[in-house]
Amino acid sequence: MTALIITLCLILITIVLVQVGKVTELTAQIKGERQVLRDSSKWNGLLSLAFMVIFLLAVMISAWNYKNFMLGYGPHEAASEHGSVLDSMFFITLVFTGIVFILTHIALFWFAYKYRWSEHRKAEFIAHDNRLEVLWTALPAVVMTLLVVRGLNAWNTVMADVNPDEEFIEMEATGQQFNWIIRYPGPDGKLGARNYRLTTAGNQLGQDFTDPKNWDDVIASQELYLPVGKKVRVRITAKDVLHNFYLPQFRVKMDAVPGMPTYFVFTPIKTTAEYRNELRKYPEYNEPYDDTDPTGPKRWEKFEYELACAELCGRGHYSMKRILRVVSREEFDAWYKAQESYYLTQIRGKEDDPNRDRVLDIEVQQRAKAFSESIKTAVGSGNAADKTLTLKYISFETGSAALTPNSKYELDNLVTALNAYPQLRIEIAGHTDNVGEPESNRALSQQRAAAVARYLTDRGIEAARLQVAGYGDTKPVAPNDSDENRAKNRRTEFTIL
Ligand SMILES: [Cu+2]
Repeated sequence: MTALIITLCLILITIVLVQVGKVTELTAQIKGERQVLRDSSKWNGLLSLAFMVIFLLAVMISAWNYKNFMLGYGPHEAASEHGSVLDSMFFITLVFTGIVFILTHIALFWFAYKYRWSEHRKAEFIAHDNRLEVLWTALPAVVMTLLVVRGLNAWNTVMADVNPDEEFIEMEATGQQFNWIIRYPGPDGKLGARNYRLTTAGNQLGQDFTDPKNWDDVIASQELYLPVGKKVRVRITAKDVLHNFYLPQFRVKMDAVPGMPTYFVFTPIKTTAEYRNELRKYPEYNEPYDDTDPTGPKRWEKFEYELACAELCGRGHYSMKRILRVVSREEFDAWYKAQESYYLTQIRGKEDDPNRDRVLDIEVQQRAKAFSESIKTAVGSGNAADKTLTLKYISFETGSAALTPNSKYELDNLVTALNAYPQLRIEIAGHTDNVGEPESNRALSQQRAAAVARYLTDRGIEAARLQVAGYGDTKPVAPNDSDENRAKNRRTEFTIL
């Protein structure tokens, strides 16, 4: 039906045009060719002027109408320190090109009107004019120089790296099909080394876990957090194809290139909450976030900064989106503290762990802290069951009472505790599972408990404060029905007397 109507319209328009042509020819014959030419030139000139006015008005009205979509204006103000520098460059370029745009259009249509055909006028041919040449070469050259100098200046500011003595947060973004792996350094503030040859399913970044700097590194699982007002240096890399690290509100955009790390330094200056509050002023952000739920939250309330990939990197490209929350320093610190080291939670003690035979400094500290806390609880408790503690991290050579070298850390914690509570007396008790002869089990557990006591007396603890007992398999904490439970039963405990 539509096709039919369109065809009919086209036919009608053709007929009208043909008829107009005929009428013009007839008038020309009646009035004379010259007069018709004079009239139509005048009309064309006037229509040109009318077109110019309408066109320029429409341009200005639409620019005013869509001003809130412009970078650096209204709801699109930059949320980073350098952002306003970039925005002002866009703005200055817009002002210059805008002036040229309006002037050339006025000139174009004004000349079309003024120099319309007239029998009293002849065209003048200019082969060359030095003044004009100079004018239209020099003027753009001066303007371009101004823009380029300012641009270079802005480029140097925006792309400057951090000074080594400056305070900043380092963060690493690795793009892969199709997500970002974001790594933060742990409390040491330094990111650990990477080696692509070490990449496995469990170690996606190829972190080199023999490098202690890697032990506390955090891989952010969900939202990313950054503190307001602090410099951030993002290391940007990719694992497979080109990606692009893009934080639109912060005017941060940098290619992520496989094999060639890049970086970007920026300072967020508005928290997510502050940015939301600014958006609140604009009617378009007071529309409901979800069209099907008109009473639900407004668009400004649901606003989030987002990290996107700005390189069409494959089918799942759209899914490379992460929410970034900019918060106060206190909130950031709280979030950062709650993050767990990827190495300690995912790798430690497993196949990929190159440090399986060592106790790490970080673990020594953590265990010492936990030990002193549990001693404090045990000493303060009136409950007999709370007075018995298991020495979780000591072990013996198989079938012998010789302590393994790594046992010393926990035993040293015990020495510290006994020195801190000089009135404390303890019983050290060895236990085994039910594998083997009960008599030899009892003897071995007795010897093991004695080995622990010897370690303590060697370090200056009075022997009178220590009792030693070997219970063999007589006091299991779990039924001896599985490897796991038997392991629980093979233990060394101490009881505060
Ligand atoms: Cu991508």
